[in-house]
Amino acid sequence: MAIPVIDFSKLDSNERPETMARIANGCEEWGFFQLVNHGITVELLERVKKVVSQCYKVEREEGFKESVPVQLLNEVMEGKVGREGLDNLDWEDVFVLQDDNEWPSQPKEFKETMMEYRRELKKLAEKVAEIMDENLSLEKGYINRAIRGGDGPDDHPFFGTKVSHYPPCPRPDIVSGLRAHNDAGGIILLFQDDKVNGLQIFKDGDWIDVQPVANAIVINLGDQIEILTNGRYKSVWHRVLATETGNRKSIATFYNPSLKATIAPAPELIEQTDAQSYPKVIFGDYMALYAKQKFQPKEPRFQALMSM
Ligand SMILES: O=C(O)CCC(=O)C(=O)O
Ligand SMILES: [Fe+2]
Repeated sequence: MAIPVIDFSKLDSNERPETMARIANGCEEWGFFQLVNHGITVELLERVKKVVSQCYKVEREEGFKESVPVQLLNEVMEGKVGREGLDNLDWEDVFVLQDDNEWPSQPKEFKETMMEYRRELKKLAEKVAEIMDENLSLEKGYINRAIRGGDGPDDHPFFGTKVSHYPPCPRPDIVSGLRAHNDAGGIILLFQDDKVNGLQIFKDGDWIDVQPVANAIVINLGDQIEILTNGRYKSVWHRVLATETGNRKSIATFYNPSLKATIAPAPELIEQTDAQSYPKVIFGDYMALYAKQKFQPKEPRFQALMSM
């Protein structure tokens, strides 16, 4: 069993109906699917890989050697402390790019390349949202508007790009790359390493690899899309395994609701199921709760918010 791989360019061909149906199936049955021929050029993706790898080498690799996970694992291996602490850590180097935070300064092409990449990914996220509108028979623009929190000049998505590396780990049997979790937000667009495996989703009782596909963008759905679709689309439990060799890189771009956006099941989708099974939330409030519960299952989180 493998995550669906969908040729996005076929939306502009006579295979549009099948392609729409495959995307609907990816959203309903998987919560994860891979897009190829998505319109982001290979030339840009190659530049992104290059600047991200160079940035890691120049600005981050040395620091990781002094990081908490490395120190703690050393202490465990030297027998100074027990293994319990390892359950609460991720063997991951990470930084986040947003329009208004500080970015790495090296290599010198980093900023320009990543700004271009983020512009392209935002357009792709908006397109994917419109495809979902159509598949759900929602008015065109419904999901994008919900994510921006309105149509006003100050209504914007919360748009971030998380750049991660999972350096070689001497004990992947007892340490996670990134512990299992659901994503809190909207639509996540992941450009993952084309060689080093590690990302897995939990489906029907088994962990399944998100197989590397060169130049694909992996799409997955966060808790807010599950809420907005009243459960028709799923936010799926996933994790990253640590590996003994290879330094996996991944660039996850979050097209999340504005912190002030109210997310609730779309009325049309409640009518179809006859009952509202999800809470209405302000995304900023949801994030405050999620920050304390990221590595816990989503259901109790939804339940707790239903009763508020
Ligand atoms: O690194 C990856 O492939 C996935 C990262 C992830 O799941 C996350 O940042 O939420
Ligand atoms: Fe995630």
